[in-house]
Amino acid sequence: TPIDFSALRLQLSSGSEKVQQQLIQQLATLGEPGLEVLMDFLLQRRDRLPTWIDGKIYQILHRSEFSPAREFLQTHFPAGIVTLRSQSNIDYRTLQQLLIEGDFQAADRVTLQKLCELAGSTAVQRKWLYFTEVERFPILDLQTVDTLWSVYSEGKFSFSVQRGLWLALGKNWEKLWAKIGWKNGNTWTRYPDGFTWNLDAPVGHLPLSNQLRGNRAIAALFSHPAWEKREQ
Ligand code: UYC
Repeated sequence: TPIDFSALRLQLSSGSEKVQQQLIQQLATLGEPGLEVLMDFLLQRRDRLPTWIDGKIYQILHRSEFSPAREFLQTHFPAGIVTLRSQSNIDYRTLQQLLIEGDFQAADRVTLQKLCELAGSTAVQRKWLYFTEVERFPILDLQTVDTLWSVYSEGKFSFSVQRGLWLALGKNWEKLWAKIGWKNGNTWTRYPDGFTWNLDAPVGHLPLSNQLRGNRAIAALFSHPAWEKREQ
């Protein structure tokens, strides 16, 4: 029996995120008409804030060999699905590209690099952050970085996801490290090979922040006003 694409299209617009996720995977395997439905859906949603549903579709179209899909992305979303807003003129395009490709390890390195750029030239040379620098980060930039991670990781990876877990665990660091796979019993996870650089990782596993110099920087990050009034 022929596949009813208009029914799939309708279910995609009206379904829950769970249903949408399943339909997206299904449509991705149905050839060109499936990809056409995904393109239409992405375009319909373009005036809303992007979620990981948009990120998933973007990644599927980006990976496909169907050249109209790639041309479509080039025309409507040349830099990706997330608008790269920065209060400090930081260029997040490489970060977006790495996340689109699912190269989470490289994206993690670039994230630290970008946060150092945000902190200023002394932090760029130092290659790590003081908590006082984290406190002064502009809201917009943290939200951009956070949205990038979330949108291209099915909502699994981001600072705000880590922060949500931390709050749910009563701000207990040890419980957080265990939960996000940074510590196993008394053993810290070894950088980089101990970490899981794909979506099989626990929720909140990425992005990393080195705790070698204590947890004041990550504490400052989780206390940042960026997570309170969310506009992006
Ligand atoms: N590393 O263990 N980490 C490094 C993590 C710690 C250490 C980088 C995360 C604990 C050393 C990143 C965890 C620890 C270096 C991370 C972790 C430790 C290093 C590269 C689980 C020992 C060499 C970027 C909490 C007990 C560099 C960077 C240096 C690097 C991340 C050791 C991303 C999440 C407490 C010796 N570790 N790191 O920041 O600074 O250098 O000497 O967190």
